Amino acid sequence: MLLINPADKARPGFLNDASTRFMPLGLGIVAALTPSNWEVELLDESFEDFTFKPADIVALTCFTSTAPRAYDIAAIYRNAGIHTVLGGIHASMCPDEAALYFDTVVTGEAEGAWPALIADFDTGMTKKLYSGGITDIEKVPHVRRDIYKYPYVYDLVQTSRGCPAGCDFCSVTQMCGKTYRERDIEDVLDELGETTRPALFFVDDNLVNNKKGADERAIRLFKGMVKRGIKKHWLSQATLNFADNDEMLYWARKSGCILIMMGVEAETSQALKDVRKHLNLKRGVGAYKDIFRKIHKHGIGIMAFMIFGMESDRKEDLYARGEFIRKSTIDAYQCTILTPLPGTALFDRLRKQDRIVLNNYPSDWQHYHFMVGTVNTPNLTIAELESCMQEIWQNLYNKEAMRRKMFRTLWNTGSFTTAYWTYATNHNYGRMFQEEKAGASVGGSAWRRFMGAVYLQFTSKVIWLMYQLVWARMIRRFTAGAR
Ligand code: B12
Ligand code: SF4
Repeated sequence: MLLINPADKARPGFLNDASTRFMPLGLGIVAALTPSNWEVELLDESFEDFTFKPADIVALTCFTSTAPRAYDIAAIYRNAGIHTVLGGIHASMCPDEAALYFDTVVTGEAEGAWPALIADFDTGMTKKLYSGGITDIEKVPHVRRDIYKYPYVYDLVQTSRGCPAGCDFCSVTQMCGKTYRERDIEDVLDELGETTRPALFFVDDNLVNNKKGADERAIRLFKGMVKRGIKKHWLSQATLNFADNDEMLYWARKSGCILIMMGVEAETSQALKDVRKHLNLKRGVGAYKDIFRKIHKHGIGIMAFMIFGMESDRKEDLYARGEFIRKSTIDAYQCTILTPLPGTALFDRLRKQDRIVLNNYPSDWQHYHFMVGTVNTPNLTIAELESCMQEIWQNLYNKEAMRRKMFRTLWNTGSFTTAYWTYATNHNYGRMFQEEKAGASVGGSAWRRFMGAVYLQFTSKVIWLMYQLVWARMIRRFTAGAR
């Protein structure tokens, strides 16, 4: 059995840096569900160029943005008479389309479909469509990690699935269901004991969810990590309530939390209303500052997901959002363009209004990586939106701006590790959004450019030192352990 994680090399995005090439966790679950008489191999295009490898069955996962690449790979195997299967988020949201390119399509979670599919394959009776639905969380197996033969820096672990929030632009509620399904903490700790990489990414959509008792569950997890000596640098995703419990924040940091990614999305109520981000509206944009301060107090950095190109956004609103990010105490920032993902309320509404410009599917899916415009908004054409974004990205991801942020993070968190990680995160995003222009300095008067150059020269040494102390040392320890 060959498992393939397709990658679009035309716009490398997260592939730009080895530390942001992540293991495809869904395929590790598929491998875990496969009977032991099968020999299973993974081909991850994020690390390895595609070469044809013979197999009895080939199974792929994909994002919407990598669906065209998945379809190309499927064609190669179908021509060779090898059975192809597609599962994952895009297959679940667009099964009819996927069925045109694959022999079999699996929607929903693999746990509810894969064992039946393999049994049918063994008897030569494989069906066109399997529906995995939403799995009983106790039936989620440990990920089979021996298939990950590539040098991923992070181990990915999932402690819960589902989100009731149903934000307009997000497919998680549709894909993973409306209730938080939480894994047993002891089981998660056992799985953490099987991880081998230097860093950890809890891929939950909300590690400390909004259910009663979620913070106590999190404390049990973090204390358990400390007790079992699973002390790795980790990051995860959460909503604004992450700041609410001081004791939880203490144990998060003690167990290795460096960075928490938050859907801040925007700094005005109108923009939040546009994307139905009720969780943030309930708190109010005025609450952000205090929330960030509480998290910083524990040495944890904030990486904000920010969205540009909302319905009500005018040019001045985009620039104001950029300025908010620059001046705020947010440490790292992912600044993406609002993109209608299939299966979301946003997609359905814009489709009905005939407003999606890049709609030549499946080929246009390759542009759904959040770095280009796909829709004309009431106030901005795609060209205007993209041209503003180039300027905003340049303002936020030039070396000077990123370094100033880094020193501010150091000041606010008192942690060299957090400061360096947030700097590296911004650096990676800068490369992603700007590719060839990344890291370039800002313009301005001759004096301004001269002072900028002096600042960069001085801070380059500091960055080098922090890299050696924080990142290189961690990787060296890991590779020494691996030998
Ligand atoms: C971690 C994560 C990332 C990570 C790592 C990605 C990776 N390599 O896995 C990073 C940060 C890189 C990332 C990036 C992006 N992400 Co992301 N990410 C996630 C997140 C939070 C968790 C994914 C995960 O590991 N889940 C756990 C595993 C076990 O679940 P799973 O992969 O879905 O697999 C299950 C089923 O889908 C199914 N399955 C999956 N594959 C297969 C294959 C077969 C054969 C079968 C039978 C079944 C099957 O069975 C599995 C077990 O039940 C999801 C949200 C979510 N809750 O899923 C968003 C999500 C996948 N991301 C999303 C998006 C949009 C992006 C970006 C485009 C946006 C961005 N922020 O820049 C980029 C795209 C990167 C790219 N390569 O193009 C969307 C995808 C929507 C879509 N239609 O494509 C999601 C759903 C979030 C959302 N807002 O809606 N992401
Ligand atoms: S954006 Fe976050 S809070 Fe909103 S539905 Fe998606 S996962 Fe839930």
